[in-house]
Amino acid sequence: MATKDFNTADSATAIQTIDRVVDVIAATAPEIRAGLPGRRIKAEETNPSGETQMAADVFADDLLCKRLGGLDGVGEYASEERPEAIDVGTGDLSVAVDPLDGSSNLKPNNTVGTIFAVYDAPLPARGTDLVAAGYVLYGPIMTMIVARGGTVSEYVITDESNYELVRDDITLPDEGTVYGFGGRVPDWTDDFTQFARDVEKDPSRKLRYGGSMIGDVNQILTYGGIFSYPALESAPEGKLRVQFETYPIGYILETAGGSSSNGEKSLLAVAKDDLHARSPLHIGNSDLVAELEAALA
Ligand code: FBP
Repeated sequence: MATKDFNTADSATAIQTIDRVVDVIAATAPEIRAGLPGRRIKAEETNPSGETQMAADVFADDLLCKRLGGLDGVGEYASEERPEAIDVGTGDLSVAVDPLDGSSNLKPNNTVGTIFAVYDAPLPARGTDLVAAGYVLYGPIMTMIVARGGTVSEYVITDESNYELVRDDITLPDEGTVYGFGGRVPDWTDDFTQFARDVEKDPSRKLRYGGSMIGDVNQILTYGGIFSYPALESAPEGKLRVQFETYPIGYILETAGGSSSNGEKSLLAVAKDDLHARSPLHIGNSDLVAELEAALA
């Protein structure tokens, strides 16, 4: 994937800002993780998507807004938890985050993550405005995936807020061995149901669905295969949010040599004007994503 020329910022400034964003995400992750105990309770509010907020969602969002919003080079901040993007400075780049992806997984103490997207444009931006994206996975080990400059790297974040490179130039394995499909099976469309049954028939593949997109996506980045949160009969646009989830995840998987799709085209080509717009999401090995698109055609 070619590294894009910057729309608004000059390259040197933009690259410095992306460095700062990655540093701040890595430095804030241990604080978010340390703040999770005691916050597995529902907050009073619902988020702009109408979903119940956990106290941990609000805590992570407040921390990230303060830290990222204070960076030179960052002009706008937006998150799944806030109705609108907010001006945080005069910088050219915008940062959109899902502060705690999969927060419903907190109660059973399962995987959650923090997703970030850096756009060289005001928000809501387009997928083609992305200049960097990544996520923190609060697993047994706290790791961070960063896609920028045409390559994907993995870091281990230590509790001292340092982070060390453990894998670089990550690409998907040629033969994917895992699959995970979100939503209720009775709510899948007939075409997607048939595709899912065909994928399941292959004895080389096994089901991996953890209910937290970041954990499920990291399985695909590690083992190859396909993860979908598809269009549902009850929700034709699916569940996941474009600015905070489908654009950054699509960017990461395409940078790692895989493919992404909303069912008919790259997630990065999906154009939505609403900050909290949703899209179906399919990501993984290109052959499987092509089979998915053919099945839904
Ligand atoms: P948020 O928790 O950030 O709203 O993310 C949505 C999400 O939890 C994804 O992480 C996950 O893939 C999906 O919802 C699970 O949905 P469901 O509970 O319908 O399986």
